[in-house]
Amino acid sequence: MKPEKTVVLIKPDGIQRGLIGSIIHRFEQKGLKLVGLKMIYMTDEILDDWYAHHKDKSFFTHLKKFMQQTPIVAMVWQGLEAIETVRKIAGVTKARAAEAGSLRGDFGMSIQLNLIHASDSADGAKKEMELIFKKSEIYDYYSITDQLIYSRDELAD
Ligand code: FUP
Repeated sequence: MKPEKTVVLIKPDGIQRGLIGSIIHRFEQKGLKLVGLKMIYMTDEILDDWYAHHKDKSFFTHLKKFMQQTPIVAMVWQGLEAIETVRKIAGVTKARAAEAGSLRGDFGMSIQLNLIHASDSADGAKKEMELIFKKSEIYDYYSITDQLIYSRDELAD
């Protein structure tokens, strides 16, 4: 099975509330591999493309302003079926309705201030990686723990 890559952003509410460490810790504990990490400021240009599917919604202007309140932490996490796994750890969009145990379920109450963004598909992840990361900023490295986290047959191509 081939591992997937997925993009996670820690949004300005997560930065302000001092939750960067807790959020990263959850993905590490799960067994996902961190292959890209940086802090960036989300420009108008990136956000218009990132949230293009919401551009006609009433909350779009607020959403853009919110995403520019502080720099954000952008990450790429890798693992088998990582896209779906990370969405599950994130919880549903409306944080106050999110399952206890998910990041939004444990730490948030809002729809917009819902701590993190997580890619929702393989195409979405590819697009988001290209918008934020240079190829050289995504690392392919051997992790000794892969053998403790996955079975031999899962790791075989
Ligand atoms: P998600 O994939 O969970 O981030 O959810 P969406 O793509 O539906 O939402 C993208 C962003 O729009 C999130 F930051 C939440 C925000 N949003 C609002 O601010 N108001 C809404 O009514 C719906 C979404």
